[in-house]
Amino acid sequence: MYHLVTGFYQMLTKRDEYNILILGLDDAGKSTFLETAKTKFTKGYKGMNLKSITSTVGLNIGQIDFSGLTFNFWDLGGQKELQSLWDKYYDESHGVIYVIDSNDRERMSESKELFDKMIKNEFLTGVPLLILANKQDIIDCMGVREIKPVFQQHGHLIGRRDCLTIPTSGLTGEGVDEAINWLKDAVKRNSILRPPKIKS
Ligand SMILES: Nc1nc2c(ncn2[C@@H]2O[C@H](COP(=O)(O)OP(=O)(O)OP(=O)(O)O)[C@@H](O)[C@H]2O)c(=O)[nH]1
Ligand SMILES: [Mg+2]
Repeated sequence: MYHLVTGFYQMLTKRDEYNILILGLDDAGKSTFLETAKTKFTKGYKGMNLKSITSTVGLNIGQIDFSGLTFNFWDLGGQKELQSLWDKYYDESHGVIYVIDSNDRERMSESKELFDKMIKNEFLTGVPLLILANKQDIIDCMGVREIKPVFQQHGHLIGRRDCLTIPTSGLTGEGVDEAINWLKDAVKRNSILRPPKIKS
């Protein structure tokens, strides 16, 4: 009887857990996006002052529970000396969010080089990829129509994984719901190749 009750309890409370990497150059808006996502998807969480977020040194962890699953976010620092740490997380990730500062034309090619290096990595083969054309609240920034062809240029590297580019603003919240919901569907579709961890 005990086993029946605990089994039933575990069945009710267990959740699929997915690890989501947030990558991109420093200043792209990764931590701001994560904080806004946490605020939107966590009941009762008021969130911190977005303007008080400072550059990430190492790893910033975040979690949201929604739609019967858990997302564990690994928001990595984007500064040059921290980029070499990214690939340590690849084989345990179920999805990648790559954040671009759409207003930083000067560093667009630097971001693209980093992006290409990341998608070439064999430990990310097949892992769903969400590209955020972020900071869309800034007038005169590059739009998705300009950014998408640049980043999705090497179709063979992106391969058959799910991939989407969308406009976002971590500051205003534009595109954040769409981003998280798309990723939820994408990691579920890919769960045969990368099964979630089961949390009880
Ligand atoms: N206008 C605008 N500014 C943003 C947006 N998102 C972030 N910022 C600003 O951009 C700067 C960097 O934001 P962060 O979220 O710390 O960037 P990050 O990618 O986490 O940077 P690292 O941790 O250094 O890798 C901050 O001044 C933010 O307020 C956005 O959507 N629009
Ligand atoms: Mg950060």
